[in-house]
Amino acid sequence: MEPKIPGAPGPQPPTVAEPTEPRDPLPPKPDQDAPETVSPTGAVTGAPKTANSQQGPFLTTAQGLRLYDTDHSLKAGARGPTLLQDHHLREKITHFDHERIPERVVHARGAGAHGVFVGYGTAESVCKAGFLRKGKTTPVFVRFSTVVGSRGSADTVRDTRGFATKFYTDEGTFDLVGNNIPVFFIQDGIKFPDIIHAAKPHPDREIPQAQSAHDTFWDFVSLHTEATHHVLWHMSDRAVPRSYRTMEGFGVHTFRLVNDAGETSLVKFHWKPAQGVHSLLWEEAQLINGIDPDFHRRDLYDAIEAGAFPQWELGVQVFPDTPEQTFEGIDLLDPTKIVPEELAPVQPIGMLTLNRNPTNFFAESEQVAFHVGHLVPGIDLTDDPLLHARLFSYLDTQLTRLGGPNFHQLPINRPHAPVNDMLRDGYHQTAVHGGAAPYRPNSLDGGCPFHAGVADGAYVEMPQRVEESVKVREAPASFADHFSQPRLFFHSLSPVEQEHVIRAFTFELGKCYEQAVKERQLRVLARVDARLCSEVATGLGLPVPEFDGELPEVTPSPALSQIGRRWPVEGRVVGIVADHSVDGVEAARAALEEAGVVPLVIAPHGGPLTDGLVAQRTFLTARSVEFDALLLAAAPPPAPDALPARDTKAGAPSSTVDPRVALLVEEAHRHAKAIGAWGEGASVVGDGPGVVTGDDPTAVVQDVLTLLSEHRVWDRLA
Ligand code: HDE
Repeated sequence: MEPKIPGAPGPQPPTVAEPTEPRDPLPPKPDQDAPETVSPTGAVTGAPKTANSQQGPFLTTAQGLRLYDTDHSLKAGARGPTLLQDHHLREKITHFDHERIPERVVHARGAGAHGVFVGYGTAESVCKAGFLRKGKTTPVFVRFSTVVGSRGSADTVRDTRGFATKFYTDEGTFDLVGNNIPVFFIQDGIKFPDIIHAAKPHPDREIPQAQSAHDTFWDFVSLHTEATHHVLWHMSDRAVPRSYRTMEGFGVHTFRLVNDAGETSLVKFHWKPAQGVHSLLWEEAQLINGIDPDFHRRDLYDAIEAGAFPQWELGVQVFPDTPEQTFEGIDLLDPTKIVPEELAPVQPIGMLTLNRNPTNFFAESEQVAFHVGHLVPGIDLTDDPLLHARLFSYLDTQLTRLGGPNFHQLPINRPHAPVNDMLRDGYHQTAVHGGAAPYRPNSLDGGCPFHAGVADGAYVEMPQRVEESVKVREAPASFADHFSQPRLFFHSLSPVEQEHVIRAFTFELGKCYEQAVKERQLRVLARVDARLCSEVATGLGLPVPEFDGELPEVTPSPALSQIGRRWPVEGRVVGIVADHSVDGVEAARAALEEAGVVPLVIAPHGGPLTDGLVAQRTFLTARSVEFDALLLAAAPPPAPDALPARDTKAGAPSSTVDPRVALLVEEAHRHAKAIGAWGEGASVVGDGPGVVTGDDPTAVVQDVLTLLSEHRVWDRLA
C-alpha cells in the first residue's frame, strides 16, 4: 500500500516500498491491569487498562501523527544541510538519547518470567496470608540475576544469584527477594557498600568485570571473617549453576509469620527446584562465557517457550518464636548462619510455575522493582540488622533507577489488589486522582479513604518487646562464631564437590597479585579445615600457615550436597551428531522428546538432512557445553571447512573424524557427561563409565537418560 496525503495540493511525496502489506501490529500478551484509584464516591478512576502501545498499521510520531518517511531527514536540497525544523528527526533522536536508565547498582544482569503460585494450605496453622491458602492461585513475576556484573556481562560467572519473586496477591504485593545461597557475606547492612565496592571492578581500571577473582574482593573477605561462610558457598558449585531452573532459592533472613489466632512463628523460606539442583563445571562455565554469554537467559526463555515450565516448591523451616530467637544454639537473627535441614525440615507450602516469557524485556525484567518491605498480613519481620538496612535500600534505590516515586504505577509493578493511597503527583504520575482531600481525616471527600481493621485485612505489625537497652554500635556476642558453619558446609560436601571448592579457592587467589591478601586468606582457611588450607596453599606455592587452635566438631548436613540423588530429566538438552548417516536419529529424537528432553541435531551443514530431519546446529555452531549429554549416530570425516586437528602434522590429518566432532566427544568425556552411540558413531566415543554403545538407538537413549538423571557421570571425576 502506498502512503498518500489525501487531498494534499501540489506534488505527492516519494513513495517508499514496504516489504509486506501493512497490517495491524501483533496484539500484546495479556498484562496486569492498571492501578485502580478509587474516588471518594467509590468510583474507580486512574490510568486506563494497560494500553496497546502500538496501534494501527501506520508509523506515527509520539503524538499519533502519521509519517510518510522516517529514513531521510528534512534537508535544504538532497545534498544540503539538515533543517532544525525537522520535528520528526528531533523527536526520534531525543527519545533515543534518553532510552537508557541507570542499571541496578547490584544484580544489574538478570532475566525474568511470569508464572503462578498455588498454595497447598499447609502453612495455614502458622500463617494467615491468603495466597498460602489451599488451592489459591496467585500471579507472580520472578527475576533471576547475578550480583556483581553489569547489565551486559556474562551469565555463567562465579557469583551468587538473585532469586526475587513478586506475588501479586489479593491483599497487596508480597516480594520475597532471595538468593540462591542461604547466607550472606555480612551481618550488618551498614557494610553493604563496602563489600560491593570490594567485589565490583577496580575503580581505576574498571576490571575485572563480574568476577570475584581479584585483590579487592579477597582483601575485604579475608579482613571480615564473618564473610567466610558465604565465601565457602561462593567457591562451591552453587556459584556456577547449570541453569536458573536448577537453583535452590533462599529468603536468607528469618521472617516472622502470624496465624489467624495472632500466634507467631519464626521461619526461613526455601525454594526447591523440581528440576533438581545442578551446576556447571568451572571449565564449562568459563567456556560458555565466551561461546554464549546469554546462556542462562536463553535457557530460561527457551524452556518456557518450549512448554517445559520450570517449577519450584516453596517451603519453610519453622522455629518457635522465643524471646531469644535462637534454635539449637543458632542465632536466627544472624544472616551468616543456616539451620541444617536435618534439625528443622523444610515443610512444603506451595508450588511456583513459570509459564510465560515477558513481552518486553525493558518494560518487565528491567523495570520490575522489588522491595523486602512489600509485605502482606501474616508475614512480618525480625530484627536481623542486615534485613533492616535492606528495608531502607530498596525503595531508595528505585527513586534513582526508575526516576521518581511513582514506579509502582509501571505495569509490571502494579498491585493486583485495589489501591487507594494518598500519594500524589511527582515525576511520571500516570494516575488521574479524583477527590479534593488527599489527607486523613477529612470531611470534604466523605472521609474516604477509611482505615481498615484486622477483620478487613489491615496489615498490623506484631507488637514485639524491645529489650530495655542503650544505644550502641556493636554486634551481639552470638554473632561471633565465624568458622564452625563454613566447616559444617565443607564437611557436608562429597569428595568431588570438596575438590571443586579447593580448586576454586586456588584459582581465585591465584588471580590476586597481593601476597599479603593470599596469606591472610590462607590463615582464614586454616580455621575452617586443615586439608582445604594446605591444598590451596600448595596450589598457590605458599607455606601452609600454622594454626594451633581447636577446630570444632561438626555434624555434616547431607542436604547441602548436590550429588547422590536422581532428578527428572525434563527440559535438559541432548546433542545428536549425524551426517549423511541418519540411521536411528529419528528414533532417538522421539525417545528423547517422549522423556521431555530437548534433542538438537548437529550436522556438517544447516538445513534438512533428510525429508523430515533438520539440523539445528552445525559443526561450526555447536560446542559441547550447550548439551547435558551427547549421542552419536555417525563418525563424520573432516569437512572442508574444518581446521586441522590439534595433533595434526603439517598437511596430514591424523584423524578420520571431523576435529570439531572429536572435540565435542573429548569435552563431553572431560565434563563427565553421558555419551551414547550406535552405528558408525560407536567407533569414536571410546569407553569407560557413562559411555553407552549398542545397536538399538532407543535402548542407548534410555541408558543415557538414566545417567542424565544423576546430572553427571560422577565416577569419571572421582
Ligand atoms: Fe539486595 N539489593 N541488598 N540482597 N538484592 C538490590 O535493589 C541491598 C541482599 C537481592 O531482581 C538493590 O532494586 C542491601 C541480600 C536481589 O530486581 C538494592 C543489602 C539478599 C536483588 C539492594 C542487600 C539480596 C537485590 C539493587 C544488605 C538475599 C535483585 C537494585 C543490607 C536475601 C532484585 C534493587 C531484582 C537488589 C540492596 C543484601 C537479594 C541496592 C543494602 C541478603 C535478588 O536496593
